[in-house]
Amino acid sequence: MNCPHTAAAPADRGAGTVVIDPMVQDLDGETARLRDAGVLARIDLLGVPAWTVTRHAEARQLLLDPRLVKDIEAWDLWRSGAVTHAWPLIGMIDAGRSMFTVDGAEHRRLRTKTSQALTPRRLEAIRPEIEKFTQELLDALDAAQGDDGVVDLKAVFAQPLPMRVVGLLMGVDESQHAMLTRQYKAFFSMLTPQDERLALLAELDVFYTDLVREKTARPTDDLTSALILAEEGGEPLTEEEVVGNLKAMVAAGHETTIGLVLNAVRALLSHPDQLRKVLAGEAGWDAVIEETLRWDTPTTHLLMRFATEDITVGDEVIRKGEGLVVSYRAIGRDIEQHGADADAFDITRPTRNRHMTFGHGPHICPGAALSRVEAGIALPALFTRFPGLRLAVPDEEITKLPVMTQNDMTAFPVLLG
Ligand code: STR
Repeated sequence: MNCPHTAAAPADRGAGTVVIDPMVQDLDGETARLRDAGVLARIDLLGVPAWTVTRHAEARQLLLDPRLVKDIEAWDLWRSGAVTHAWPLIGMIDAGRSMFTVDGAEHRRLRTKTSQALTPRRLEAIRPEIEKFTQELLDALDAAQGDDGVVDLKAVFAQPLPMRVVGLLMGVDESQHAMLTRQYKAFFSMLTPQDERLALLAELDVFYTDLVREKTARPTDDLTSALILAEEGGEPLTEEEVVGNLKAMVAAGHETTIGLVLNAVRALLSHPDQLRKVLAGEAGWDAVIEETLRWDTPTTHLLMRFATEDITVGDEVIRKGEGLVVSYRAIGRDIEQHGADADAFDITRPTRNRHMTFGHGPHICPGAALSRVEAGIALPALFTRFPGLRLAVPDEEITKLPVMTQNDMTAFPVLLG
């Protein structure tokens, strides 16, 4: 695929540039190449140049640096017109006003209610519902087995579960879940023509705006309604801000937890000694979840922040107006943080909790606790119900979707045993 969206010719981009493969044919190889390219590496995203940070310590520092902002207007390539809506990744950055795209005091204003609704204590209230969804989807798995006994764990279990949970939380009716799943799949896929992607984003905007208007007229007991209602004496969020937050929550809540659950199952099935330990109670499911988050991060690359001043990182300088990506998958494999065996999956690893997969600083994932609750229910329930669960194809045959920012499997065919 050749998509020269900027004037920069390949020769101008320097020998050290890692070209991110839109088809995701060799994710482990690319992660290793990024790590080898340095603390701060130059990358090419479909013809658009950016920096990426590949190490834990430096990413931690940069994620606290107020000189880096989410506002796309701080990006030289955007302001000059070199990057436009024709670029397939623009929807990852130009996603409307929300807690995902704003910084500073305004960011706190946009985010507070959401983070308060997602504390471990508040989440206990919906645990029984997550357990119920899980049991229903385990029944669905049983029922979906083909004549050969094969069933796609992604389509039937890992994908619908987070959608139901985020739907419950945000007040999105179940009748819309299939539509949303289809739209986000097309949004993230690099095979979707850009005019179709822009059209589906516009459709989603209409859908979410209608939902917010409906909840404004008839508030219910969900986070969307809570976002609409003004705090006592406080400034209410605008309709655009509520829509932006709702979009961000549904997209993030749906997409990332699929990866967490599937990557954990895959890691356990390909490391049977560790699965045995967990099933024997010698290691906890929390250890599986944290090590999976470190080793096989659901988010590969997070787009994007922009430098409002020159920022020096080691020998390199991010110039004012340049873009920075955070390469979470490479960061999880940082040898300085996790040791020389960082590429090995090991649930007994002492640093398994010291990963940065949910980010750091003001934008740290507000849904972190929710995803841990979901995976903490789904994984033991799955292996308890189907102790003989195994892959229906050799592990090498599992492929990734053509998605540049997320770590997404095409399918995960299993035999329930
Ligand atoms: C998708 C498109 C959209 O309408 C809104 C958003 C904002 C939140 C983003 C989301 C995006 C893409 C996936 C993200 C999510 C926040 C967390 C999630 C980046 C751009 C991660 O993968 C970490």
